[in-house]
This record gives sequence, C-alpha cells and structure tokens, in this order.
Amino acid sequence: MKNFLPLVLLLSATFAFAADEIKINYDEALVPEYTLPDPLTCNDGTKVTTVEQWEKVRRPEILEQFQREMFGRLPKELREAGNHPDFVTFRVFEQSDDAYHGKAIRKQVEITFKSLTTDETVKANLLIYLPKNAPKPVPMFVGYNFQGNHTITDEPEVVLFHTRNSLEKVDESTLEGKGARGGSSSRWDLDQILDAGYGLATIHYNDVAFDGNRCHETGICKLYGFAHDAESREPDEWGSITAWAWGMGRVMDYFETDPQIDAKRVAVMGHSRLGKTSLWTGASDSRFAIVISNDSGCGGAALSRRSYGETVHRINVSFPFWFCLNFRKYNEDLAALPMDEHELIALMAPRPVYVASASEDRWADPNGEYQSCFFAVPVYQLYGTKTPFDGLAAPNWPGAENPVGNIIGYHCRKGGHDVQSYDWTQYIKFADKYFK
Ligand code: GTR
Repeated sequence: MKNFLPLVLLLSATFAFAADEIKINYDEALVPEYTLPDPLTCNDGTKVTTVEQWEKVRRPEILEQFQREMFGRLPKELREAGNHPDFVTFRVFEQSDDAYHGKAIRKQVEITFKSLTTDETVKANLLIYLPKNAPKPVPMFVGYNFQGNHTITDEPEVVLFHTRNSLEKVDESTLEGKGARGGSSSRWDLDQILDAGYGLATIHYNDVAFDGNRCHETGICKLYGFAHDAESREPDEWGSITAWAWGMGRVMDYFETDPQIDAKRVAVMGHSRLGKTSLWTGASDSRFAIVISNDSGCGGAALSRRSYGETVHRINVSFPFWFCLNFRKYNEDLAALPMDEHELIALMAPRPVYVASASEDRWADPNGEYQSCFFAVPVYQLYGTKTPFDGLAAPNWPGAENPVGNIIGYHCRKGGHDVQSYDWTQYIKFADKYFK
C-alpha cells in the first residue's frame, strides 16, 4: 500500500498529460472565478482577531498546510535537530581583505553536511562579499545562484562548486554564457549592494540539493532523505525546494557565528525557482528579517487559483521533484487546495516582505504575484502595523515600474524573466527602510 498512492498520482499527473498538453491561459478575461481561503479564519471556522491567535493557532495551521500539501516535510531527524545541528560544520577556506577592486572582504566558507548514519558527507561552498569600509557587523542579502559561485564576479579565486556533488565533473573551460566565470554578474549587482553598505552571500543550489529527477543520487536529499527516487516518496515527503530552504537555514547558522555579519539584518532573496525557495525559507525560518521573491511565479508568489501562465498542473508535470507528491492532488482541482500563495506571503508577518515581477514574464503571472501581496494585508493589519500599505489598498495591479507598498513591497520591472540592477535598487531601498 505504501507505494500505491504515489504511483496513482504519478500515473494521473505524468502519463495522462505531457507538459505541452496542459492548457496555458494568458487572457485575464479567462481567469476562472475562485474563492481564496481566508488567512484569518481557522480550520474550525474561528475568526482570528488577535496576534496571539494568529501566532498560536492559525499561522501553524497554514504552515502545516504548505508543508503537507505543497513543499513537503523535512525528514524527522532534521526537524528535530533544529538550528545549529552538530552534523553541519563550517570552515572558512579562503579570505581576502582586499577583494573586488579593493571594495570588499571576500570569504569562502565550506559547509560540510555529515550523514547521521555513515561517514558520508556533502559539501557546499558559501561565497561572501562584505563592504570593506562599512561598520561591522553588516546587514546582508543572501540567495542561491543557479550556475555556480564563480558566475557572480570574474574573480579567479572563487571556487566553482563542489563537483563531487554534481552528477558530472565539470571542466571550467567548457562553461559558457551565464555559466562562465562572471557570466551571471548582471544578476548580482555587487557594486550597488556593497556601495549601499550591504554584504552579499551566495551558494550554488546544486551543491545542496540537485535540481533534477536524480536529486536522490546526490546532495542532502541523498544524505538525509530518500534512498529511493523522487517518485516513490511518501506523499508529504520533502521536495527539493524544502531541501534548499533547509540549506539556507544552515547559511543563517553560519551568519550567527560570524562577528562581521549582522544575522539579525539578513534579507533572503531568490529568483524564479529560487524565489519560491526564498519564500519557503522565510516562512519556515523566522530568523530571516526580510524576504524577497524575484519572479517566483507559480508555486511562489503567484496565486495558484488564477491559473494564469504556469499552472500547478504544469509545474508538477515539468518539475515533479520540486514539491511533494501531495501537491499533484490539486492539478485539476485547485478549489480543493486548502491554502493559496497569499497565505505564503502572510506567513512572513510581521516581517517586511517584497515581491517583484517583470512585465514580459507572463509565465510567472505578475498580476497574480501582486494579488498575493494584496490578500496578505489583513494579516499584517492584525499586527497594527503603523506602516501604510501605499498602493496595496486595492487589488488593482499597479503596472510596470511603479513600486508600491511598504512593509509588503511590490514592483514590476519592465522586461523579461531576470534579475537586473533595477530590481536591486528597489530591494536596497526597501531594506534601507528596515535595516538602517
Ligand atoms: C521555469 C519554471 C518556473 C520558474 C523557472 C526558473 O521553467 O516553469 O516555475 O521557476 O523555470 O526557475 O527559472
């Protein structure tokens, strides 16, 4: 019986529909009618009117729904180990106090994840740049990168990634485009970040958990999780987004030990699938003081029920290992989803949260990303926040290059699915309001 449910889910989700057979809607007029779950009504119908009720009853209910029905649960051992588990250790293996055109302190930290039962380890490299002349400890932006730490700047000292965790060994001379040394620097405006007095830390997401069907063969999913393939997980067993989110928590553990870093002023940021990850990180680990989602779309900031652009069905077929198997139950029955993405945003309350879209990134549903922010407002209001919700007073999408909001911030950059300097300008402005 144990493996029966996943098999049924698999058959209905994967074989019944190929990804390109799933209908994608880009017409606002064809967005279906839907009713969103109310973040302030408990599962038993009780209305939430106090912060205490929210924190003790309703917030845990919503967190549990996201864990059980969407992202999947951490393995028990990881849950029980809490923060600073003794099986994760850190070693600064490289440091320069005169890095990045003399502007920065650079550190590279090897994170070692030890198996709970064998001698096996998984290693990931954390790359850190701190503004040299800013008073310490400094506030930080932190986020995973897609292609390797060496893609952030062209500094030759930066170690690529732990090839032993990837499925194939990589020869640097074969890397090109965004994957070459410095190839993704346009996505990480390090000058702007350092000049504003912030540090930047990044880590290659495949070092922690491999982004592919074979995630069980490498990284922490293998080390702590499934000894089987992603398709035969328990229905609520973690997907790779939960693995990445837990890995980011370990980065925070490191920050808490580094006297040059102010762990109380850390903004976790991520783009696209890594934006879904930054939201889930912020929801599950409240040490992250600010949470930023860049173009995270379906399974991130965009309301699932709108089914505009990428849908739950499509994402579960294209990326069957990002979420838990339970999420597939809603492929064709979104009304049955006990939660929606406005409640993921609400899980950050009362911390500042920022959502960014891009005007041409219709796949990620910019309007749906804004709607999530708007429908999270009542939870922030519960905290009696004095910060006005400028521009978030109505569910009307504010349009491109018109940043709105305060404690919940939103902008839509002109252009495509990317992270650009314009986005960083808004993130820095937003962080300045709360961190400076
Ligand atoms: C797309 C996927 C999106 C988004 C994106 C990315 O193919 O459909 O959900 O996450 O990848 O991560 O780049």
